[in-house]
Amino acid sequence: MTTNRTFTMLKPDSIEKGNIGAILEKINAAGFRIVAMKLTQMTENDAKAFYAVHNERPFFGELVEYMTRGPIVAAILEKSNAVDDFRALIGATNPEDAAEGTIRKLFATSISENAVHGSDSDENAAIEGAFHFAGREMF
Ligand code: RTP
Ligand code: MG
Repeated sequence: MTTNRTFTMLKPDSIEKGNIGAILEKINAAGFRIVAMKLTQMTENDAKAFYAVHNERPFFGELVEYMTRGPIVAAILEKSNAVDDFRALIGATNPEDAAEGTIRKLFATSISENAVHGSDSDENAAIEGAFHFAGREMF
């Protein structure tokens, strides 16, 4: 299995609820190495660009408002099979459908406010990581 990278954001609800430490503990326990990490806040333009793939969806406006309302923790993570293993760790988009023990089951509020983001492909992981971090911020 080759080592590769994924990109994550702890979304504004996770920061508001004081869940940064608990979520990072789950990520650490699952064997991900932190390549890059920071507290940051997305502008409206940032969120519209980051989630451009969803711009025709009915929830797009709500998504942009949610993702820009406060700081996030952005991070690049490394592990064997990182993208798929991280998606498994966070669970289904809707926490009601997420498996027991997953980050969304434990920490998400709803399908809209679901605690964490995880890249859906190696290609998007690279694009999303480069969106938030310069090369000299990756270790
Ligand atoms: P993400 O990209 O954030 O890791 O989430 P995902 O792949 O599980 O879900 P995706 O379909 O990419 O949707 C992106 C984010 O939009 C919000 N959403 N709201 N109200 C709704 O029906 C709805 N559906 C999606 C969620 O914040 C979701 O994570
Ligand atoms: Mg997605």
